[in-house]
Amino acid sequence: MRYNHFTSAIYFLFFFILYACNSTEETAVSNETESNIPAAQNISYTLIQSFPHDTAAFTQGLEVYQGKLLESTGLYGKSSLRLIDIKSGKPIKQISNTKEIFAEGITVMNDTLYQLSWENHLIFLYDAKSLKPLGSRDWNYQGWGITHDNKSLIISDGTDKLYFTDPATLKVKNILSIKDNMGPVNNLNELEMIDEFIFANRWQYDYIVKIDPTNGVVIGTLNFADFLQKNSKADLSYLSKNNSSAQINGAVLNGIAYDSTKKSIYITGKLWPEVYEIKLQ
Ligand SMILES: [Ca+2]
Repeated sequence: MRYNHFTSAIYFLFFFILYACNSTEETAVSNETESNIPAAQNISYTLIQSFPHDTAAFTQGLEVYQGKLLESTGLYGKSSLRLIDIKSGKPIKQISNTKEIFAEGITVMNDTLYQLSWENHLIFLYDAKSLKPLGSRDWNYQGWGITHDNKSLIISDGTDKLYFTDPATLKVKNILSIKDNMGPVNNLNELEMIDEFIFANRWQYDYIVKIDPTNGVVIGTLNFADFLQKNSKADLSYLSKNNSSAQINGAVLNGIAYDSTKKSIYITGKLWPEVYEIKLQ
């Protein structure tokens, strides 16, 4: 018995050491990967001008299409798809989603407009020129933001993952994990492809990240801390006076649209009174 106890103790010690070595090795590899990532650089930008934005628009998606803005707004019973005149901020066309749909990001690829929904597991398709609905397709994940690289739709679901998706079948081809020198970068929300890089809002963070699509590394950030307070011409007291929790807590930076011909980026936030045109320095 004494021998058996001793043998058991030796086996236990052996497997404990083996486990400890493996754990240490995994941790070391993980740390080494993150430590190889340089800290993201601050990206400077210039504010060019601002345009009116509907303060009832809970912005979930923003994209430039043929010199106009396309916007998707969320919340149950208030979700919509809008084609907007940039200068006036007025909708040229507006389509309401049905009340059980919480609409999210939008993008146009090959004149088909894709509109995500949050937890409805549906992607809505439209003819981009007429905004005529073309039905819906199933989607396995939550829908937050969407853009494309001319080959794949690129979709976020509020995690640190981006789903590279076939636009014809809506099958996921590749999943990219986004990270910086501190580890995974989660809460990825509205997206925009800008000159071969993916720019993303992070939900409830007042900065935009620039992502290298070849490896998922965040290489830069655009800081928008207190941006609305510093630059808005509007009385912002409505954002704290209304009793709606969406208005008190939800009016966050969200919405990036790129006009490649002007090299202008339009940014806004949920319920913000303005859309801002900026240029990268
Ligand atoms: Ca966008």
